[in-house]
Amino acid sequence: MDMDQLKRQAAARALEEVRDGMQLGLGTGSTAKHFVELLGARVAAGLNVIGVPTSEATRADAERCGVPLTTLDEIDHLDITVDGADEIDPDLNLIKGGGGALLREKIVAAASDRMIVIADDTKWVPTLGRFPLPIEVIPFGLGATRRAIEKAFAQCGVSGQMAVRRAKDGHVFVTDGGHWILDAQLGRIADPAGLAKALSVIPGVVEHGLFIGLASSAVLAGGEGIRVIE
Ligand code: ABF
Repeated sequence: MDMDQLKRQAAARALEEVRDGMQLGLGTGSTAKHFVELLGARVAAGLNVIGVPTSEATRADAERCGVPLTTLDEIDHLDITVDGADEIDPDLNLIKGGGGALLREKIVAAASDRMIVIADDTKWVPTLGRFPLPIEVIPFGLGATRRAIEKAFAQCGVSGQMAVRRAKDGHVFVTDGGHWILDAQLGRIADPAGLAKALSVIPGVVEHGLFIGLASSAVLAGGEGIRVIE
């Protein structure tokens, strides 16, 4: 079975948790896109739900698939957010942001009663850090912000190269919020919660891709079937 089929299977399993009348956070990325498509088919068949997209790309997908949309200004909570991830550890801590949507993804996940992570099982790791950690930053004062981040890394016992993310055309990648992303190659993050805290207090850091304690379950699809981890 190819990777795309696995992603679709994980999305289909998460869809089983959706009930009529729910308010949903809609994730970003190729796995979350499957969820939006499958949800659109259920909406066409009469399911009544409303979604908050985590990116402009997901907004466009949801509109194309006929999923009604709202915003976090119009509703007071979300029942479930379904989103992908770049890495998932056994405590259900995550690295997200490879797709560049980490800020809206974290706001939406934090506003949700439950967050279901959907992924193929290559995303399951014993320790976070093999995937470069995305850190969303304000371009102003970037040198000072980088130095503060390096200091936070040293305090948390990690180190590694950091680079400003570039789009395929070579220009600096700009997020939906108008910020830049630094990708940090850390290899192994022994204390993700500690690092998350240390990064969060740096003024030029808008958000980072460590999602600590936000995921309620993970649906992992692999060659041997689907595993749900809670
Ligand atoms: C989003 O999409 C991200 O936070 C993560 O970076 C990425 C996962 O993408 P895919 O599902 O395409 O692997 O969920």
